Amino acid sequence: HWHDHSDAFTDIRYQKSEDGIAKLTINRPEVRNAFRPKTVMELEQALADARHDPHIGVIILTGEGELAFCSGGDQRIRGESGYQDEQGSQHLNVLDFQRQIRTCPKPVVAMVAGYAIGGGHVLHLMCDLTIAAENARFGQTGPKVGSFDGGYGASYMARIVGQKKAREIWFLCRQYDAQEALDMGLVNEVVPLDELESETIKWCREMLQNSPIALRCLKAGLNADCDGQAGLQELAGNATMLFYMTEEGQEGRNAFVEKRAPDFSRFKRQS
Ligand code: 2NE
Repeated sequence: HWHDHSDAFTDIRYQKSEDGIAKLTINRPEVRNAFRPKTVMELEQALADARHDPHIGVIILTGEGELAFCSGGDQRIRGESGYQDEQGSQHLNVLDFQRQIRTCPKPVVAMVAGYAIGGGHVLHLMCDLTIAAENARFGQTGPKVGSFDGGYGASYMARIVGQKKAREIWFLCRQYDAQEALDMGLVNEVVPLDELESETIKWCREMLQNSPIALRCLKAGLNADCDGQAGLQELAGNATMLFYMTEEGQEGRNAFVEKRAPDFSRFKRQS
């Protein structure tokens, strides 16, 4: 039941369902779905589309095949200061995509089969929920391959699994199976591989039954606890949106457009 919207893309597949789900699939299975700058740019474009499409309520992020969700940055094209694009410029643009997932007002669900490793592990961390197949494996490799993510990859991970466990994950670079990930609160549910997509869609459909404004305000509220002024901006943006939806907010606009003084006298001062 997926409609394909992948025409403009080479590194990802982008699909939408009739009932309001968008699915972004990293499609580089030959490198365990490692990303290059182009992959990230395409993910950014698809996520922006899903965010702004009024028919879409929930977004799934996944990887092609059963072997990997994502294995992080493509080490073959890592240069001296970032990951090289086809023109030779170097990027760490996955950090922009992390923030885009974070600030997307619609829930983003990671659907993980196989490896979620390195920068790929941080991408699943950034998603609001993670549904894992029994073959999923999680971990960071930074200190082994000469890299690290001290941003959300460290601080938000510690919010999820606690400081001791986060230090273990980063300092030792071990891999954890799906059950271990569930036990430490890294994922929401573990299911047999052949039920991964149906279970993920079930979770998405449950969210689609609920109030979109309640979900977006809750996401902003949960983000605000960790995100400082950027988190407050997101939360306050929702307050502004809700205020624009009131007659009191609209009176100010109307008065300006009609070139008259605003009359707020009919609006109660709420206690
Ligand atoms: C993912 C993992 C554990 C899979 O192991 P396995 O045994 O299932 O597969 P294998 O044979 O290692 O990989 C299959 C093919 O994919 C390539 C491999 O080189 C191999 O290629 P061929 O030998 O068939 O030609 N491949 C896998 N991951 C790749 C990658 N990331 N870049 C380029 N090619 C890759 C195992 O493959 C693994 O450990 N992969 C490396 C994970 C890793 O270290 N990722 C980078 C972390 S740093 C990062 O992502 C990052 C950051 O720290 C900060 C900012 C931005 C990014």
